[in-house]
Amino acid sequence: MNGINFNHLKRRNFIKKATLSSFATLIGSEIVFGSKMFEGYQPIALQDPDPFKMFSKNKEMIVLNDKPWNIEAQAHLLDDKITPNSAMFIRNNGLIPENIDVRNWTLTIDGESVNKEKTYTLNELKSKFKEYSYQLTLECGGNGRSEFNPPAKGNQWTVGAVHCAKWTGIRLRDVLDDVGIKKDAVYIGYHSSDVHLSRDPYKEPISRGAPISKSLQEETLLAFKMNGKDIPLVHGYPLRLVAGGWPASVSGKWVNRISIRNKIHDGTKMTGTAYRIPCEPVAPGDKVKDEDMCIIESMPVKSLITFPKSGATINEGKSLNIRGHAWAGELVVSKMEYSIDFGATWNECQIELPVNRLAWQHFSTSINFPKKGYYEIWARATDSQGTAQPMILPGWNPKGYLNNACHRIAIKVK
Ligand SMILES: Nc1nc2c(c(=O)[nH]1)N[C@H]1C(S)=C(S)[C@@H](COP(=O)(O)O)O[C@H]1N2
Ligand SMILES: [Mo]
Repeated sequence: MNGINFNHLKRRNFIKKATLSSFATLIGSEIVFGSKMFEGYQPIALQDPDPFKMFSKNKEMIVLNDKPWNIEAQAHLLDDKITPNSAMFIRNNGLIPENIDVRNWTLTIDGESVNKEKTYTLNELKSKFKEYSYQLTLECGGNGRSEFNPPAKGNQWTVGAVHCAKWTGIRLRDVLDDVGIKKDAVYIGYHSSDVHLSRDPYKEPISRGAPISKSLQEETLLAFKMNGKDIPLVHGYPLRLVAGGWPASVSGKWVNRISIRNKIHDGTKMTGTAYRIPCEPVAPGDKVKDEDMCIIESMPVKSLITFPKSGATINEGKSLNIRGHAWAGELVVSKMEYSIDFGATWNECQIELPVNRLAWQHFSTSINFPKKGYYEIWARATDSQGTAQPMILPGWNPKGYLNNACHRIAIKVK
């Protein structure tokens, strides 16, 4: 044109206030001249974010993905009876919401099956309804996916996508009672404030739910506390749906709307193959039609040896105390066994009752080894209906869900 370069004018688009304050939150201090930063500029402090610091996680947690953030525990990090934040796995389908304004946070209950939609502020929810606390087991439906062959796409979880924290909040059923739901209600669907990876505001990263019967259970909470404190941002602050014993994807984080549906909720990741397994078993690698895939409900029986850490060495003649947790979806674990001879023989462990329904149970035992050498300890839980964990990988399915094979650790006796 006339020789003037207009490129420098772009520099006038200083960074948006909203982005700036979220940068500041992540960095943990005010960016003093932040308003002078150029659009699209990445502060150095954020170029190589330290997820362990950012999310207050143990340094031995394993990062599977950073866009979005997906981080899992290792078995020995899950030794506590109540999982601390530092060992809780993180599963995000989208981007963590930025700039949460708690004072203006609301929850709307709407959908075909409410008489009249209703909106509550966080304070109304906290003051109007009675508070309950439950320890609840949340396991990602894809926990154990890394073992499937042919491999299944998605986060390659090994054993660490499970936690059992203590959640405090109000019962969803009390809120639904207050709103008034119609007789034709069959499902609830949650909506949240996280952001789709594409940043398209019309797309939801995930919007799942549960049948009305699960939603009305005593232990199904709208939680605002975890382990006695505000829920950490990455785990759903300031309001989270928690439905123990079902795939953790049902437990919507950052929930701001719950729709009461007169049909099975059809939100993002409710349909197609997401969080579904073949209704009938299939051969490894088979293609399965969408209509032959069924929604995962209660999770299967499973257990984890959390002490000692795999690879431990003990001296000959010493007995070894082992411990861990076992859980069984909606059921209880009624028997816990271990084997040191690759499943040829089994011995019983002590297993405690759950502190409340849908909480994991603790097992322990003392083991004597016949002589020096290499051993593996296998653990096997059996649920109250008599179903035991399989020793090896159970039914292959296209998305790699529900691997509840026995957990095992290595031990050397010197
Ligand atoms: N809003 C929202 N809720 C969500 C998710 C998500 O991406 N967004 N992920 C779900 C999935 S798949 C799992 S396994 C759990 C993980 O919970 P956590 O990150 O607190 O461990 O949250 C569920 N709730
Ligand atoms: Mo999940």
